[in-house]
Amino acid sequence: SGTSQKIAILSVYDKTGLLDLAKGLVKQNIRLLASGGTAKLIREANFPVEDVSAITKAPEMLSGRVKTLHPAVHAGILARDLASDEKDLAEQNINKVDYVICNLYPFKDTVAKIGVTIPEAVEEIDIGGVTLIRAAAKNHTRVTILSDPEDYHDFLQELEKGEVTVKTRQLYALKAFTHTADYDNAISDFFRKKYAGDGLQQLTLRYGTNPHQKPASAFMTDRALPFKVLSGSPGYINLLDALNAWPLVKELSESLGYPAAASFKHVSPAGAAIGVPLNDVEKKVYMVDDIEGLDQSSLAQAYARARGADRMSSFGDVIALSHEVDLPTAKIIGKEVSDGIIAPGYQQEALEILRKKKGAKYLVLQIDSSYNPPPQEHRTVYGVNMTQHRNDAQITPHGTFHSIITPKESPPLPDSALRDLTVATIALKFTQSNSVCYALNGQVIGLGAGQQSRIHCTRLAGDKADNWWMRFHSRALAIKWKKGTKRADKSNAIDLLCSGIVPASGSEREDWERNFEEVPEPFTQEERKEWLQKLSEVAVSSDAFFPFTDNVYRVGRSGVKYIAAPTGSQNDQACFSTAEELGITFVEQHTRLFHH
Ligand code: 93A
Repeated sequence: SGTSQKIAILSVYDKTGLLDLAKGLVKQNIRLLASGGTAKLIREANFPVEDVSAITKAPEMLSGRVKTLHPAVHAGILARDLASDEKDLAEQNINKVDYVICNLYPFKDTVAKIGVTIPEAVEEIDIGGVTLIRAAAKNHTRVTILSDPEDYHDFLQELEKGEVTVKTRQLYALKAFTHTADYDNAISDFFRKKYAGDGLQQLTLRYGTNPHQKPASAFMTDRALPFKVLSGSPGYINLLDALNAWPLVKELSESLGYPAAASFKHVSPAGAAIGVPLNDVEKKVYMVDDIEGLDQSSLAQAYARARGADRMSSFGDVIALSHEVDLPTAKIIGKEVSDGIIAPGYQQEALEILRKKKGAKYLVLQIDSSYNPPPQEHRTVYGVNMTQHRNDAQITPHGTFHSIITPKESPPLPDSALRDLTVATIALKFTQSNSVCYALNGQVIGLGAGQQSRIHCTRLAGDKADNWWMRFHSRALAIKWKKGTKRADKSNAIDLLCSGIVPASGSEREDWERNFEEVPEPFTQEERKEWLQKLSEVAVSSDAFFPFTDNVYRVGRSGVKYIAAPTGSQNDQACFSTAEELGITFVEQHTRLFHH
């Protein structure tokens, strides 16, 4: 008799809507089979229902660990409308199952409870239910899987009209697999925290972007974290900085064959550089003239340049270094206010200096330099998942800057220009957009980040480059500091002087004057103009095209000789001819480099 009667298997933890559903199924003359608790509830409501054991001929076992796990159940669900499947079923006397209604043990709720033990959590790992859901979802061309009580109502309406449509079964199958995937994620998340150990596959962070954003963590699902915490305890922004700064220096070093350094603040570089040797004036301006062994360490020189680009912005930086950190580099860092560092290794004496910083709270991360991130990256914003291919476009001096647009009969670019355009462009690749970068001598000298308008960014970066250059003026070099003036106070005082914004009087002026043994005269307009005219050979890169000629005019006022930028603006031609008129070489850089 029963061969033509449809069969539903019901096994639900969340019994919401169950009786209405049972009523609807019975009305359609569907045979109900249910696991223990589910069957009991339906029976008490006086609807006809049998225990699953009616078809398995086996009792529920192991205190419920085995309830529905049986060939009579799963062959009934998985069988197709194929002669060979029909034959197998007939031989075993098994009937096809048409509907599966199942939702799972509340694993998430259980582990959210304070003080839950591992055995308590493990007991809430649903095996049979997941198997029911997956089997039914796999065979959705024939079977309907209901894994969400919210769907019961619409399902019954369709059923009353005749049959559940293919489209509905597909959507229920999608929901079912999403549900089991989410369920397994919750389990692996719990085990990762309990078994993988903090710092191996996951790291509990002090807090998120702000102190009230708790909890916060960083984790890998498929492998160990690619870095070790050697000292300190990272915050969320520290990691954002470190994980942007590291690929920057790695690429810079690989591209130009020098050790490289970056100094990050708020997920943009304040400076970045390769280890071009420093002359005596540079050593003085970058406050490293007293560092022993500096001339022997290109890495130390790279960091001196990265930190020296914009000393104001680098206050409290996160540092990335391309090579093992040596003593001279650590000695510079030892003197600066900084928040943390990421590097592939540390010499013992260097590590000792770093560990002592900030009352032993200085963050020291060791990156696995062989680590290669997967090509696809994911994030969620406002609960929405987004995914994209990682920006793995390679910037190299000879691969990237060959399309010279102006001047028309240009000789090849000198190596120094290729080097500086490479530095500027790689820096932009890891800078919040819009971004524009001025570079010289293998280092950033002015970088504008996160501006909504390109010209504001070009001006900001250009003003930084001007300020950087004013620090090389003989009168800035001749400053006589009062004894005991701190490095950061010196940098602030120099910044006011070099930006030309020292107040004429008042308490800000008095505070400023207190730094000096002999108070320097502010620069006159003529002095500034005369000195800024001496800045030359500067390379500038832009993360996207220049929309208007104002940008070209502005860079021209800060000694720029080379521009690399993507094209595609309505004003391309006007920008090219403005560059030509100003004697600037314009190179097309084919890859847009927005970064967020
Ligand atoms: O322990 S189980 O993984 N073993 C099973 O064979 C099994 N079959 C269904 N848990 C199993 N279930 C789950 O039991 C279902 O996913 C559902 O959450 C729950 C329903 O149990 P009851 O009908 O006894 O209330």
